[in-house]
Amino acid sequence: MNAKKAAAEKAVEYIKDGMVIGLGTGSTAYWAIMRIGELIKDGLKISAITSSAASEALAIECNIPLAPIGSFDKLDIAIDGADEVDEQLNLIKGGGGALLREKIIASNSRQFFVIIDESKLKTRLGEFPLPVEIMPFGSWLTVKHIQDLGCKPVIRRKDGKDFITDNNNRITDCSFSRIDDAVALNMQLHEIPGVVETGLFAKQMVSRLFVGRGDGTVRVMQP
Ligand code: A5P
Repeated sequence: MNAKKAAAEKAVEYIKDGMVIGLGTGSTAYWAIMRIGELIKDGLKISAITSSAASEALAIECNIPLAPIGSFDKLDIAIDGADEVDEQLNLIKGGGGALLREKIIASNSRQFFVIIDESKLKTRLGEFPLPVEIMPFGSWLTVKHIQDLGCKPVIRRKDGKDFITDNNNRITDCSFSRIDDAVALNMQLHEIPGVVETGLFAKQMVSRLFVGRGDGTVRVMQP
């Protein structure tokens, strides 16, 4: 059994008729979107808000009714993957480059469900380079200030060009090796002009963590 699929399908079990659901991005969120599509075929009535152009395209393929982000005060549940999760349920996200919209959706949801396979669970964050979304204007200067915080930042490239986010920004992937205080680092990064958002999801944003294992079982953790 695919561990990502198992985690995603367990999280989707909490979705009920009438809810507004935030759809994440990536190879784990893919399984949640596919499962929601199946349930819609069987009569589930929800609407959804997507965190990226890729998730929007998949949701449309699955006939999931979409709504604009401004049409609700709060979403009921946001479901999304993560690149790393520590023991306090702090996250690194943004491996797929959708961190800004993902954070807006997660912060405006009553419940934020994170779905991962067990390889993403770590004692502390930092092995995975932290994605930081930055403005294209002055990006090299922004990167220099980020580097001063003690990391090795690399502007993300794709197909021989700078990677461009859905918001027309750039991503810099920052190797910190270890992140001891995710809340403090997130604040320090936000103080740098040119930083739009960071992939650090700290301050107990997570309501439930679903950890899929290779045998198809899922461990559900709460803060
Ligand atoms: C997308 O920008 C990311 O935040 C993803 O949620 C994260 O990278 C996890 O992706 P996978 O589920 O593909 O590992």
